[in-house]
Amino acid sequence: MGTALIYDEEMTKYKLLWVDPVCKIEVPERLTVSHDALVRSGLADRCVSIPVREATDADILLVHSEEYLEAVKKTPYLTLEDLKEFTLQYGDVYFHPNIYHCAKLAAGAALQLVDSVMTGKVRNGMALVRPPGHHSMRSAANGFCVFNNVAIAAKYAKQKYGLQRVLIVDWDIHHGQGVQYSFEDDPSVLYFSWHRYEHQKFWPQLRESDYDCVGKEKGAGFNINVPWNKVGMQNSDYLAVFSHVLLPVAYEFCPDLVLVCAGFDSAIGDPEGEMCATPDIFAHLTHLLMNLAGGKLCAVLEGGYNLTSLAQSVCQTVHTLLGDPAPRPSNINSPCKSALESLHCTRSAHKKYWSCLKYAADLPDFELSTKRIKLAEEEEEKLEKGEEAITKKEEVWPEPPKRVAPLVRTALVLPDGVACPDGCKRFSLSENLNPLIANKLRENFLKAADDSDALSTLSTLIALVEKMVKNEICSGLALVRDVSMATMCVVQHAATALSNRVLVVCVGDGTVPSQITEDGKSLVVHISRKEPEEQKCKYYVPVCLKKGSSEVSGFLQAMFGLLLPLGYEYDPSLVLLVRMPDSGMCDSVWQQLTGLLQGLAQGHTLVLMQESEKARVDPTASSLVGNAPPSLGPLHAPLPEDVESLESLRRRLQTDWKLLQTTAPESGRGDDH
Ligand code: Q7Y
Ligand code: ZN
Repeated sequence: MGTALIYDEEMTKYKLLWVDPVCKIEVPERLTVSHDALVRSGLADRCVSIPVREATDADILLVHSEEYLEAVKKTPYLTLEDLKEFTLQYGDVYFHPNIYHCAKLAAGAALQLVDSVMTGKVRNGMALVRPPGHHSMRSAANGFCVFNNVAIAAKYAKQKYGLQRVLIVDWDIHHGQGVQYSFEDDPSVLYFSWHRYEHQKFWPQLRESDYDCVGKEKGAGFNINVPWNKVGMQNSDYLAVFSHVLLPVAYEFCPDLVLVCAGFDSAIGDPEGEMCATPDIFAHLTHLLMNLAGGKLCAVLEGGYNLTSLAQSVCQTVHTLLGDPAPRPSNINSPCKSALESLHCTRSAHKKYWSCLKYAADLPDFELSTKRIKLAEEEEEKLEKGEEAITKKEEVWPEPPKRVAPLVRTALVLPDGVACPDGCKRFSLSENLNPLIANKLRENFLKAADDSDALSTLSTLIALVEKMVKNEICSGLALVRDVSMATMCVVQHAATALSNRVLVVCVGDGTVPSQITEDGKSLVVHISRKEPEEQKCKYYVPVCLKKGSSEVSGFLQAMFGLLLPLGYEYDPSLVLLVRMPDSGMCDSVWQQLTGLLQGLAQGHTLVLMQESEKARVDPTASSLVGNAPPSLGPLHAPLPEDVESLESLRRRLQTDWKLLQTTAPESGRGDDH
């Protein structure tokens, strides 16, 4: 199952024909540099190339009015003067004799992508298109957009394939108001958008882009806006919003298909967005969405005006769609105060619609939105005094490191008689173990019995870890006789001998390795039924769920609200996922967990399971090689006592782990960029 790439040079064949400082950034080179970068990096060759087609009138009419379509149809025949005139009735957009043709191809490209994914020809894909779509409305072009490519694709997917739920994630830096208007009262399409807002001072300056616009009538709760009220948002701000808003809600919604309004003006260097998230963040945003909807994800280009940043971001996205492990996340620090305020606002506005947000913190009595008015007043004063025109600084950032996928994706250490799943490699000790290590193993772990069988398993594990650390093998899975002992052995070796940072995630009620240290070489998160004793060390996090991991909603809450942000902030070089015997966890949740953790440590995840769990080998290996698990189905509310204990744990830990924050710290503290 591959990745589709949809592109046609024809969409570079229109441009601005007159002087307009607003529109001059929307240039044909946006597509050529993106496509060239994919070709030069060898990514284009690895994709399934799908031809574009023209969207038909019927396709376009799924979203737009007949009058509007007829008007746009005439633009190829207008004189330059008449084109200018025609353009004037809309905002921040330009027409060209060939733009109608390109707009039909752009929408058609999105539909070709939906068809390729829905028919199973490919798993996922990306369409590189111009003009973008998310600002165009039923009867209006707007913000460089003529037809609403993604909105049309969502309606088309629902109609042609009978889908019940479509998720649209708009990570462009502008609010896709056209998409919002198309689905405002429709609960079958969940629209999420973050956007530069600055308390309504930033284009398109709409009241309805704010966090409290949640959708209408039956669609209430199915429109999620996260307004950025400051520029300079960074990777941590984006990850915090994914962890604490988008992902929990998206999993509760349980889409049949994910569409991404993939604009890259939200990346560093963009003259419109003025944000500071680096191109590698899109590897993570993509990865985090790839386990929804059975992996059916269609990314359609929207904005992105810094050609360097745009091309790098497109490559990061396509790399991830192809299944290559994401690079270690860069620049992870505390989300800024303004981002946390936005997060807080959006969560509280949606708490009555989503059970995963049911216990989100309320807003303080003074409504934060009144800031909008206050700021507007301040601005007027400023203008009067002539305090404006601060020159923008040129952003510089390092090129994302080359992403080299190890030769072996997944290696398995299995007892004789257990078959190795397709696409994986059985791993055994090729040479004799270094006698020093063998002695140490004997001394530390096998004092009681002279167990040569155990010694050989442990030494094989050590050899596997060494190859993972050297990036010769990406991920691993081992069936062992004693998971606790194997865990201790691996942690000690990886953290001490190889001086790595190991994130240990234990699921189930067994004993967790005891040598927890305060030096930060390992971080242990233990999810079990056991009520934890008071824990002081920030590197040991006991998570208690009443029904353990068998209760899906509570587990997901822990996964997104705690584990994911902890993992990103800790930034391990190796993830050790330990399944204790009798964890009671169903395969699909286990696969989600395995998939999610692979966004960390460059995909270096080693899974340890007890020998008796042979039946778990195939589903686990499937996740490790990058397959998306089947959907979990719409979720019900987690147990209130679980939510309460998770929330109190989160609150306690947030002083040590800043990515756990869901509200801004009291004024006076917290660093702002
Ligand atoms: C549309 C766009 C689509 C602020 C000027 C505001 C707005 C231009 C429309 C942008 N410096 N300009 O990028 S993704
Ligand atoms: Zn944009």
